[in-house]
Amino acid sequence: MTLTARPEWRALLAHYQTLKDVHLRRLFADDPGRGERLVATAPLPPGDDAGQESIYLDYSKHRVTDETLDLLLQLARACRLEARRDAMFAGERINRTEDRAVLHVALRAPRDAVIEVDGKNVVPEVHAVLERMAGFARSVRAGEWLGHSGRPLRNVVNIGIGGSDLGPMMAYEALKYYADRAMTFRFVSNVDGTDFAEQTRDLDPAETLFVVCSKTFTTLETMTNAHLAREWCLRGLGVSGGRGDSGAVARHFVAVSTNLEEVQRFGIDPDNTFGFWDWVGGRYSMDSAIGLSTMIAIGPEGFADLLAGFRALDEHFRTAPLERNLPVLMGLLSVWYGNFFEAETAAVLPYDQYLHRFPAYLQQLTMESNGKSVTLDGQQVDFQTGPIFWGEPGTNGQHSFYQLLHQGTRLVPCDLIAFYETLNPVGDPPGAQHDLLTANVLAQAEALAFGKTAGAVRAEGTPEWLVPHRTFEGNRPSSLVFLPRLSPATLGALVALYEHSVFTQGVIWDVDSFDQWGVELGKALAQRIVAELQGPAAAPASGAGPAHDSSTAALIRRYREHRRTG
Ligand code: G6Q
Repeated sequence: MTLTARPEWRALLAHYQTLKDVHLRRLFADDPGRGERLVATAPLPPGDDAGQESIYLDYSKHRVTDETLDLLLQLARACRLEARRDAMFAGERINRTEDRAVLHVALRAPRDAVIEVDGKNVVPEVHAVLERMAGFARSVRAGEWLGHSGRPLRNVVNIGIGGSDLGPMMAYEALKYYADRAMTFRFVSNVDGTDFAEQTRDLDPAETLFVVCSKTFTTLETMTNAHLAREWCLRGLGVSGGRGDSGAVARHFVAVSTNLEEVQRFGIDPDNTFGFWDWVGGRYSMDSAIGLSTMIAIGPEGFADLLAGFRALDEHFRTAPLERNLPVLMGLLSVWYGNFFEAETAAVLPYDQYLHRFPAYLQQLTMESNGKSVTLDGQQVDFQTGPIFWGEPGTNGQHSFYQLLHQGTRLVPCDLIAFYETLNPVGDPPGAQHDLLTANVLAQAEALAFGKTAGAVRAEGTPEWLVPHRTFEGNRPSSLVFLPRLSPATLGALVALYEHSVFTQGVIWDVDSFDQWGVELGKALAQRIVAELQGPAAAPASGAGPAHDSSTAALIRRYREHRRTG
């Protein structure tokens, strides 16, 4: 049965008609306790003080009633969310279009867990790679891993793109507080040579380690940058040709890949290669060996804490009843707004400066996973799938695009992420500045939900002509996710929260959340066009396929002309 033909969907549609004009002011007035009732928590690994801590989700400021939630949960059950979740954890090949298991949860499984793919327990391999990573990370951090000129390596440059970049880059930024500050970490992803040039301009090749991250080891951007890095490094070391090259490459390059053959062809020693598996999707790989730069930055113990955070949320997702399951609730709320209120976008607004790349990370996780328009069996959908995801850290966003959030014509559900404690308690008394940050996030949630009526604006003596401009309609929904403090463990839990929310949405829409065919066409065309830009004649390269459209052809000619005339 198609999604929109399901009785549960129709019931939600009918319910939406009764709720769409109801204001959050009314919902709170009728049900004053909802702010304490419509909340859910998920346990975190014990904190520094060994106390049990949790993630707190307040979803009371959503345009939902108990009936809405009940109907959404009925829909989830009708879509067999629990069975589909269990199939993922059991290693079934749920990535149907690529015929692969989807087992990022195995990356953080405890050593004694058993998760089988084709009858083989994959957990021992996961831990074997983690141990090799730990050995390597320790020796780099301790200054024992020496470069070609005998100097310790103090700079780590991660070369990768998409899933092989966004996770490590976001995690480094998020966990900088815990990183070895004597070391420098950089991330090169773009095939634009400016990226490499700017990221390496102040680095000494003799002290630089390149971590080439590519699941396939064939990605154009990454391979181009890896070759550039090798040239830069060897030139800087004064090594060229002969056996010296491989010795220098062995000291300054390590690889993270599933394609060991290609890694070797590039010249990286198999001993310096950290593997992962085809059941780890790129955008779900920051806790695999792709996280090697993270591990070097925060140490193997910090990385273990990160994995423990992921694991805590995995367990919660796997075992908590749906009605108290954070990722399930968040996923269903996303369906509610996207499919019933027709919200086009969703904003994530972290109130922590360290999370400034978290929205970029989530853009890939959410949009590459659920930006699909056919169901698993290839049927065109007749409903919207994944929303456009975007965001910036608060409070900066408050001074720019929040205007639209508060008074624009579009509905943008917001995820506000906040922490009880700051890692940098400044102010008088220490931490007072964090109170300002927290006050802002709470104020925004309240302002979005309740707005300010024309009556309240008038009562302030505002001239009548100005009243409409100063009125806030309110009724703008938000979730508030509160965590104890930003740490490896809470970051892991936060990422897993979104991973499983994305999963939940994908199950409702019945799409393959783990493939990404939509990125292929542009890649193939670029390969062809590069031959035409660099080829001997202005005409399209022979045998390259159908002629370009007139606009592309004209632009190719113009570009070639510019290049020729300098
Ligand atoms: C993620 C995608 C994609 C991928 C990059 C890099 O889920 O598959 O973003 O991570 O294209 O691919 P490689 O790691 O193979 O270089």
